[in-house]
Amino acid sequence: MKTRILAITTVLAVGFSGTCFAGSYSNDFSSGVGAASLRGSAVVDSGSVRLTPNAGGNEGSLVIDNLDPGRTVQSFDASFTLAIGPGSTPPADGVSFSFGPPPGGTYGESGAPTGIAVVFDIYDNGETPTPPVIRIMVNGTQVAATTGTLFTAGAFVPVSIHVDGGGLDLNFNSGAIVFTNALLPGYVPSSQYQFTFGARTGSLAAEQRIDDVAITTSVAAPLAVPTLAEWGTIALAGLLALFAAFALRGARTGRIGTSRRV
Ligand SMILES: [Ca+2]
Ligand SMILES: [Ca+2]
Repeated sequence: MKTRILAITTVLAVGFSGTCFAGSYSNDFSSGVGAASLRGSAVVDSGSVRLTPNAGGNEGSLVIDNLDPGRTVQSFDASFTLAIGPGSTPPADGVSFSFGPPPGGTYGESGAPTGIAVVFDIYDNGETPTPPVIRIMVNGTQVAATTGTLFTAGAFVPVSIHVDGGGLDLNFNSGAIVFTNALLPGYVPSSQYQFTFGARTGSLAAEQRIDDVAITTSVAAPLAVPTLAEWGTIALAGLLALFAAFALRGARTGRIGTSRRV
């Protein structure tokens, strides 16, 4: 007498995902710009990116590819070195670091018009406070500013920037200019935002370079933890699957027992 064993396996897969995905860009420009593009007067030269030469009428940008396509950056850390000079007297015009939609074409020290722009403004166009000044812009509006010496005579000085829900921290030239938790009213990051640098010269000029760029982002992944109601549905589905398995086995065993022998 044959015995059939019916095995029903129910697999309940429940996914948990609290991981923070991080994008990153790191380059010492010893061999090109990697996942980024140069615009205008910007070139890789002597192991760094020369955004503008020490000549008037130039504008150059470095646009880094979207580090987290389709995801919204919750926080980021950016560091780089910045060299301004040699230049005219006074030098002009400055450098920007932005996190926003890259403007079309080239752009300079004003940065991206939407999102965050950190403006290293070295020339007085009537701004308040009077340059040289580091200005924090959100959607084109100044939200914080601190004056100080930005001309470095060609020496690279370190810059670090951190942005999270508490605001923006910045350290320029080993503490020469510092921002701590500068509030960013109106800042709403978008999955379309990219990290970019820009610089410009006008009738006056300065050589303006960046090097050793390192950026990392944190992006909150959507949580897939079941709700209490979903846990109830999962438990009910499991019980029904077990009940169906026993019922089916019972029906098959009964049919075998009453079958005629030949
Ligand atoms: Ca370098
Ligand atoms: Ca200016």
